[in-house]
Amino acid sequence: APWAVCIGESMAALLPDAPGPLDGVESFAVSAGGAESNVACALRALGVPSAWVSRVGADGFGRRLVGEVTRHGVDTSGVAVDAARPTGLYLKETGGSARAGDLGTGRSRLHYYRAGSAASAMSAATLREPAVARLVDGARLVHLTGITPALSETCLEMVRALLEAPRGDRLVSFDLNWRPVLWRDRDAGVLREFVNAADVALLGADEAELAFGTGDPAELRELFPGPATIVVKDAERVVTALTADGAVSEPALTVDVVEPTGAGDAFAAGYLAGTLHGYDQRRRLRMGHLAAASALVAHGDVGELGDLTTAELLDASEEQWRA
Ligand code: KDG
Repeated sequence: APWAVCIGESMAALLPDAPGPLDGVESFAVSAGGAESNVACALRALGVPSAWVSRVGADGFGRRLVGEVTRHGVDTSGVAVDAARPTGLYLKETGGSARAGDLGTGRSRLHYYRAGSAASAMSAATLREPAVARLVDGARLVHLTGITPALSETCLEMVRALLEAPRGDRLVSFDLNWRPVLWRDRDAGVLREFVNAADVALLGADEAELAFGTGDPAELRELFPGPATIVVKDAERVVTALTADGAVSEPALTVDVVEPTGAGDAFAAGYLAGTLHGYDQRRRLRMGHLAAASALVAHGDVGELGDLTTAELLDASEEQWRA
């Protein structure tokens, strides 16, 4: 059975063939993207059996999404097809008129076409579907993000149900993934409750600053006493894990960034893989940085971690961390 179950919407992603404002783009390459399936794929590449739970439309994009994620070795038995609603879609704008510093996506700007999508109709009832219940019940970790509650009231209820259900030894991780454009007039205040109810909260310092008024690790620890572990990512520089034992920080690897989308998801996967493998905080953070680096130097959302085992990745990186 999969150790880790990642729940949330993925979409067809249209990536322009050249940087610049969308007005001038001639053609797009089609791929798949979505924070939670990115994490599922990266977890699998790091040796963690994973599953992705979502919904897609009965359309070519939906089949493509399921096909791509399945090809990464991820269990997609919990992905249902909703014939009445379409698969979501996003376009990426890079450089040109894309605003600098758009959160979670570096210099890229995402344009969503996902209102009323198949996945946005997920609800607390989705968790009672046999295929989904089987995955969640058997999992050691359920991974959620702040994108899902932004999609619809029913998706918000699903996230709340997952965070409120008794979970025994099962961990729930929650990556803030602040997407203000998806919240629009809805109140994002519920994110405080969700972050606090998780076991592992992953927060970008910049997005936490915008969502909660501070990106400072110590202040975030005070604001969120709930999670056993809070991981604060100061994207370009250092990541700090705060636990009952105190704070551990690790600097990021230096790489030439090709395309930043998906790096946060890869970091989450690396950190969570290290957690599930029982590594200490320092190694968990290093695995996060390694996975993020592989996404930063790749064009799509999911970096190719190739066939390197976790141990090989860590060994290969010792030099750089010693330097
Ligand atoms: O983290 C990458 C995601 O932002 C991208 O894959 C699209 O899931 C996505 C979203 O909702 O922003």
